[in-house]
Amino acid sequence: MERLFATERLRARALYMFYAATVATAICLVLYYRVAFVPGEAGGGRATSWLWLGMLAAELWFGVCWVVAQSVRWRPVRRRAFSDRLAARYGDNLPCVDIFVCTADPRSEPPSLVVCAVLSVMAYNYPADKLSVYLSDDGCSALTFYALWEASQFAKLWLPFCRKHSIEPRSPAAYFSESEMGKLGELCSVQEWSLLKESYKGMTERIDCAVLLGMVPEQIRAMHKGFYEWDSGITLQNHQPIVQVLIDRNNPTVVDNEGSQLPTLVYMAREKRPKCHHNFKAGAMNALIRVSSVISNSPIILNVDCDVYSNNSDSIRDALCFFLDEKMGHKVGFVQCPQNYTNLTKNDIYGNSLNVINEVELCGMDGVGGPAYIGTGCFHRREIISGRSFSEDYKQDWETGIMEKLGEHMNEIEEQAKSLATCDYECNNTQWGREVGVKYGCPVEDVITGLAIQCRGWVSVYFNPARKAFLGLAPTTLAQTLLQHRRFSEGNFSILLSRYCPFLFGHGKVKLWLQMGYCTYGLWAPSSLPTLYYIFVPSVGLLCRIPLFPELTSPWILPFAYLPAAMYIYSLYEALSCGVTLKGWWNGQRMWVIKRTTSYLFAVADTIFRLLGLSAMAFAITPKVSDEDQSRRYEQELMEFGPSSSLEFVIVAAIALLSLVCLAGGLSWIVASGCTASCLKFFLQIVLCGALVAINVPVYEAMFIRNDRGRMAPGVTLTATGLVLPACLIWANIVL
Ligand SMILES: *[C@@H]1O[C@H](CO)[C@@H](O)[C@H](O)[C@H]1NC(C)=O
Ligand SMILES: CC(=O)N[C@H]1CO[C@H](CO)[C@@H](O)[C@@H]1O
Repeated sequence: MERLFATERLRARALYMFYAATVATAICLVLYYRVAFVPGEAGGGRATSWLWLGMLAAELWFGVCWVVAQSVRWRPVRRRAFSDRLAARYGDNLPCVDIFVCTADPRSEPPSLVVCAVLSVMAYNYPADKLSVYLSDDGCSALTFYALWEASQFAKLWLPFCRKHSIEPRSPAAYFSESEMGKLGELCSVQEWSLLKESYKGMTERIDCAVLLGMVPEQIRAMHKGFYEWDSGITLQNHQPIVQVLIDRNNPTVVDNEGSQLPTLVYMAREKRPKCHHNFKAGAMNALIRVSSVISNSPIILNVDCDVYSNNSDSIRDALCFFLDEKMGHKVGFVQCPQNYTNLTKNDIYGNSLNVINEVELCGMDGVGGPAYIGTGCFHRREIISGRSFSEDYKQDWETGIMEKLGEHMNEIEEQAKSLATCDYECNNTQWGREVGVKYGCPVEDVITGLAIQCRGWVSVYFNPARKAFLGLAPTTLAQTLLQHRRFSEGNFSILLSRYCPFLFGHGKVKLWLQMGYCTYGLWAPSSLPTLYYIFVPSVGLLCRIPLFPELTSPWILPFAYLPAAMYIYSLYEALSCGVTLKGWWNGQRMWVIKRTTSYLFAVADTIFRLLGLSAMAFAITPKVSDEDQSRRYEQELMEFGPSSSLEFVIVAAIALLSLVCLAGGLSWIVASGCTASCLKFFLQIVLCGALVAINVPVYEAMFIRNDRGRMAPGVTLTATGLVLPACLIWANIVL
């Protein structure tokens, strides 16, 4: 029988392996040189030897990171799904699918954005009687519920329109911002299109207006019994469980404007009590798994974040090709699609595009056992995410899923569902979060959940078609970006230190390559320390006349020069081949330095504090809103430093200034001392320091040239100047 999906190994690997071998050799030579030529008493005294050994430690660390990163570059694969074969074999006789959308805070995730995500997944090209959409609202906001109610009404217009004209994408916001009236003339009557657009705009305005006023209009509150849940003065941290079925797909009286069935739509806000820890998104996911089990109980679960919309209405069918494949399907635990962003600017000023991770690293993990579960855009099997272990004779019963009419029993079922969304499951030491469902106790709970699934014997599949399945919103300011990376890197680092450390937890269960693959992200945070060392010490060494690299005339310069050259050329090639622009790559290098010296450093500190019990785990949501002024600068690709004066920015500014002072100071004494000999000795330090200065040009601009509101706050510039004052004094002392 023809397979439903194909797996292709990427070719041209021999070239890569040759490159990797040369880099590995160069790393060994560098380390050998460091060990063999520690400067003795003659070469500058004890202090210099210690600095030298520090360089050795940093280089050793980078070497280890490079080796670990090879795991996700060694055997990349690509997958193709044949949904035409699926259609030929199964027609519409497909399994039921539950879609979970999670939102947490109506202020940073505006309800009008959330409903577009919901509408886009309701509009999948999939039988409506097999689709159920659940929104988990951890903000327990009447406004979000109201927005969802509006969406349930608008869906009656939107879904038939999508179906009739096969439009894409099916998020109304994305659709109406992309499509021109003219282009649509052929598809449908202009009148129909404008009517729908008006009605969409009306809905958005009503929602935004309610959000602005902070209350749901009185006349609307009578329209659905669900609004009474908010009558008793409930608060965010203290409220009863709420489950409201807004659309019941099996109720024959609820149909769209053309008389067709609509997918089930459910709102859920799980119970919160002050004394009971709610376990963030993992807790919400687990509550959704339980609640959906009494409403639809579909065998397949798709979960997406609320800022993401579906850009391809056939994605469910594509994903099912992996689960339903006769030969391999029974091994597949989950199908992960990449996270892509719609709102990146051309040169991606904050290096947010995950292109290299999406196009290279996840493909690499797929080749050695399967990609990590990244928490959004992922299709799971209900049984497997709930904790089932692999067995060779496993056969899914695709007929599961509750199909009978909920109608008469709707109240009973809602009550039952509420009892499944209580705090009891979080506080009473149940197996949820441990053996069952999404794991608790880690800021990136998704990753350990995916790893645990792989350790139970399942494989996962990475599905990355050219036309992206899900598009989300990237952070649009520097502060948001740094916050997001602080959370990512902290989460992945704490996995490394926890009992889920891939080498221990995965030992004997998944391949060593895959264990290493999981570690690549865990090593981000601790890399901040050697990076800071490498930024700080050679620059200051240049200023203080301490040579730390071989002379230009020594043969040992070769590995030292080859390594950065080869690695940067390769990284440039990798970036360009993933669709990043040259300038985008350069911006990425700047962000690489900034992230490592701030986000990752703070992530290390956070992790240590947490391990020492000095602070609890926090889960910061990256806001999806920014003011107009900021948006404009984002579109002009100006880095946003103002107006807050966070410690992060002080570090960024201080490092930029320090590099500048060291370069100027170093060059001035070299020129003064007649150049040649010292020039040769300090060549690599000049290059390193010069590169840092070059990369930091936008930071200098933000400090000294720009005067818009996004410039570096004067307080930050001043503090940073104060911090580099000692370096200036050294310079003055040496020159005078
Ligand atoms: C989103 O879908 C459209 C088709 O509607 C396609 O042209 C576009 O390339 C997709 N976007 C991405 C980022 O793949
Ligand atoms: C280029 C682009 O589309 N930018 C948008 C990304 O999303 C933010 C937040 O929604 C908008 O403010 C930007 O204009």
